[in-house]
Amino acid sequence: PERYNPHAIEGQWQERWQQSGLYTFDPQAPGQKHYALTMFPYPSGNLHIGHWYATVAPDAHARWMRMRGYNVLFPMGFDSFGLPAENAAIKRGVNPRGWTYENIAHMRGQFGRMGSMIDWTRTFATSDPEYYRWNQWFFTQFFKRGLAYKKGGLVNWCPKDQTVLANEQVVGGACERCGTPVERRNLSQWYLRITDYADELLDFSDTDMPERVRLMQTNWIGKSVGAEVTFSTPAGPETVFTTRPDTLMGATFMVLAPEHAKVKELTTDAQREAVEAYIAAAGRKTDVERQQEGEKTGVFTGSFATHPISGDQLPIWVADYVLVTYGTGSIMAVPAHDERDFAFAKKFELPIQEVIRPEGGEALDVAGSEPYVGEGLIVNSGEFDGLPGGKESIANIVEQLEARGVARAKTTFRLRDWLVGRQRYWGTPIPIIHCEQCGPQPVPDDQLPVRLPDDVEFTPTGQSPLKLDTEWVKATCPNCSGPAERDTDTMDTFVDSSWYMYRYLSPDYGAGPYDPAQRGMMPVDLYTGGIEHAILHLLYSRFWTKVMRDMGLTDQSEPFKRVRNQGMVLAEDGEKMSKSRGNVVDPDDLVAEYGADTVRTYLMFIAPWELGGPWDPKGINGPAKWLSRIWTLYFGGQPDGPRENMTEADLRYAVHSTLKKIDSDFGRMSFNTIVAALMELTNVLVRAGRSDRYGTPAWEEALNMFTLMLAPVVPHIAEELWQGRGGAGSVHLQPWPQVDESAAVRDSVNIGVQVTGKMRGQIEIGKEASQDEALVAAQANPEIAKHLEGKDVVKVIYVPGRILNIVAK
Ligand code: ANZ
Ligand code: ZN
Repeated sequence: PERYNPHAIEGQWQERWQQSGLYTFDPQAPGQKHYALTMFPYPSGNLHIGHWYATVAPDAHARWMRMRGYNVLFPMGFDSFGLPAENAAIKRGVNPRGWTYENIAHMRGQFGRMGSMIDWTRTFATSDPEYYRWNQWFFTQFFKRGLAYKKGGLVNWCPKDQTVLANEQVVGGACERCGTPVERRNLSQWYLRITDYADELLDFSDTDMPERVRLMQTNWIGKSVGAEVTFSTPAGPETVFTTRPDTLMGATFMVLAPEHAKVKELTTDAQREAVEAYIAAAGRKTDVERQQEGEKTGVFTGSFATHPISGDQLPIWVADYVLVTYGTGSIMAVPAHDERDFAFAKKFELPIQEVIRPEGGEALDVAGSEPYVGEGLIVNSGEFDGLPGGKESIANIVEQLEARGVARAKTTFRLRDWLVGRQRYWGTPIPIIHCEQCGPQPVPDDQLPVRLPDDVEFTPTGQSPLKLDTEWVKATCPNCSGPAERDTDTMDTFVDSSWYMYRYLSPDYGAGPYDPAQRGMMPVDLYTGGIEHAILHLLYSRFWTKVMRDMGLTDQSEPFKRVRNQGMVLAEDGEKMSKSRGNVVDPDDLVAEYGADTVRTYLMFIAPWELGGPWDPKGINGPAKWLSRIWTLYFGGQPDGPRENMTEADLRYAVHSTLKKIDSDFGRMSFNTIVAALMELTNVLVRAGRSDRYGTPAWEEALNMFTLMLAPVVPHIAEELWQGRGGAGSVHLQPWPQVDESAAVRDSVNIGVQVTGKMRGQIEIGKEASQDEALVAAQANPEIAKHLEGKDVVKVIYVPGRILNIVAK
């Protein structure tokens, strides 16, 4: 074969690898286990360039691990339930099932052309009844343990998708999927008790996640340490949560959230109209709007609370900057030391009482423009005066207040239980039977799965579509055998992805979610995917594993040992690729034109993998040319061009130092520098081919090692080169080459010295020697020195590590 033609080799190797079961994982095979996992896609149609970007670098990493002797599992499946599939099916007027599975078949073909080492014998889709059966089993287990419960209350509602959303799915007040502003509705819904694990989820000691993800999760969980203080009101005792109990004597009014249960009772007749109008207006705002900086709004209820220490009467206000979903839904307002309370007090002319003063500082100017939020000493607080105040010293104050019976230490979390029921069709039916006599009953194990009926009118109406299938709804109570009804909600698809990493370990296992004999395969050693899942999927799956641990299903507390996020491939203009902008790069077209190896190389080369970057349509020519050049190097005979001077040490140094660099770069997942190093080594090999090294054992060693080093990045051409060199077995079954440390480090190099265009000898100098040092070394060499005798050096050209050229007259 004279020219590199990827189309002539890639399909053929893909087929042969598939037939020989090259990538089939065998848990019994020797080698330490390495579980590499890339987040599975929604089968919404086509694999786009982002899927390729997310997969090929982890694939190269998994291949590298495998060649290094690890027993690597690298599976893939489809996250096939959920709104994207359902919405697309509605748009096309077809059933999501047929549509989904056609897409899966198509996308499997696309994955195949990537030349990845995915083990397709373990694949599944979460909409397979044999998969969602275990979602249901887990749900009944959670229910029995009190971790799944139904309760009424205000929930997030997406008016476009016509379903409730979990808090985690509301981003900036809008639906995470469709961007529609979220409304609030009062509904009875299913929840999973993730808050039971709030504290433990803040502990990341057993999982190596990017700092950014840890931070996002930590903020989302939002632990606040403080105290609860109880005030008496005409509607009974009212407890507030505060992180600043040291400011208790500075509380000058109380504020309730508009939805707070006591508002009605506390509102006096004179204030009723104003309060009701205010509540109605607040109800039309989103949480985000309510939390926004800007003019504070509120209304006086007409009632007063009694301060637990001073007995002062504090006016009780209603204002929407207090959220009903946080703390107790009411606050003691300390305008002197809290920004929001300060702004509120200014606007409504409420008293401001300083109680914390910086040590040696001035009294707060209550007529000024801002409160004092820092540390200091307590003032104007009677017996507490002189104690340290501020966020750092609340433990001591809490103790004092506890002793007086006016406060209790309290830790509050921002995290809420996970709302998991959805009013949509394409999901896992919630396996609960509602009996009028016995209440909600879990479906017994031997009746699972509760299958999703096929023939249902699923256009969203806001009601669960399964309600319309009256036959399906009919059930028998597992407890009293009386007539009962099935729950008609389906599960949030984040349930599906919370435990799928276990299912790959034994995808056909029928006696549980996974075969306990495979416990040792967890945790996932390297989990890769997009940052957009930082608080959804990555938090939920950590929760799920902790519950599984408490159920005795795993020994692990974390599902992922190491998590890394890739960046995004953007369009040429730096914007997000999207169909509507018409700037999408289709990987199928690229593969058809350049072959998979070139596309793989380019995607690894385009940018630091974790950052991503814009697509450059011309850029792909570089990798294409590089692979052609390699092809010619192997199959084109001795390279022509000017003769080169290269020692055996030079050549071995280039190969072994590159290997050393690549190993380190794979370890830190720096894929672009791996490709760059391989390209640089190619240049050295071409030069070596034009030197006396051609055909020597060092040359053979270099080509052998280079072939192996190429294998993780460009698996097809590497296989062809390996076979072309008469290699036995697949290149992908070969052990990874070993660095010869003595060859990889070299402090000195031999370089040729020319005097006025003629080669006059060699000098041995430090690799990084300066031009002056090189010149001194040359003048100290008698062979060279005699050509310089009696002449002036007029010009020096020095290429470190390669050549010194002296022009002398
Ligand atoms: C008195 C006080 C004085 C407060 C002071 C702060 C500063 P984090 O840290 O976010 O937990 N708060 C309590 N419940 C609230 C609710 N439902 N909606 C809005 N604000 C609420 O915030 C805790 C602080 O936020 C609490 O401490 C309370 O105000 C307010 F100088 O109490 B603080
Ligand atoms: Zn019953």
